[in-house]
Amino acid sequence: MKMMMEMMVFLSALLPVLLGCDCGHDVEKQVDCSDVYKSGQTVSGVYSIYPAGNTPVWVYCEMVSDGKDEDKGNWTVIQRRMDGSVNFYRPWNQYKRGFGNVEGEYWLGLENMYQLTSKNKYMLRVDLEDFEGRKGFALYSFFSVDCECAGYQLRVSGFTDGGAGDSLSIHSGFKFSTFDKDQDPSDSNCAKTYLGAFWYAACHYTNPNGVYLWGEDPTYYAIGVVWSSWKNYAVSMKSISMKIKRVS
Ligand SMILES: [Ca+2]
Repeated sequence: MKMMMEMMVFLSALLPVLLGCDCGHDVEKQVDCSDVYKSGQTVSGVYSIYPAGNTPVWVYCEMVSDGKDEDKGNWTVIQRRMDGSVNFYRPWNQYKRGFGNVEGEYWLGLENMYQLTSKNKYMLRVDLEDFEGRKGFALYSFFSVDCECAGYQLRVSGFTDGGAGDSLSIHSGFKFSTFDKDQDPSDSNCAKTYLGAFWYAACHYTNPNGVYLWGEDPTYYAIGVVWSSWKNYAVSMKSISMKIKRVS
């Protein structure tokens, strides 16, 4: 009888494992890189997060914990260019879902950005580097992306200058546009004109998803990876990364 009971207990414990069921056990899913950091992973690198609950998404977490700069910390990278290895001139569905290589250049996806920023409050940091090795950044105390039903409209505010000036606040309130989905207020198609995809107004002060060009070339006006408040429209960045951090 005792053996039977033990067998029953054993089987009932095994069943959920066999069925792959959480069965009421509250498994803590990591929503973003702040959760990854809290779980004890304090080294920068690629981790999986769960922005929408059940589907894992690979992301690059920038973990900086030197304690010297409070703006550094557990950043979830949502966009990164660094070597031109990934083509960023892509259609709507790609920008919606995300693309690229999380160990290098990638776009996290508008839906993931919406899922993250609709549930918690986030700040945004944009890090820039030119081909002469100069660096600058821009910090925003608030960043969110609305639902697809609102065109993944951008909301960004609370600028602090890290030497690169503010090229993004002016894009707040605009919907996202790709070459095959023109949601910008310009008579033209800004994504087609400037060979990128962005929260274009009419059209842009920054073009993070533009063509990866090597430095300055006046013949390629404004189609590069531009951040106009720091460098003029003929200059393309060597690297840019946009990253968000949860504000508690
Ligand atoms: Ca238009």
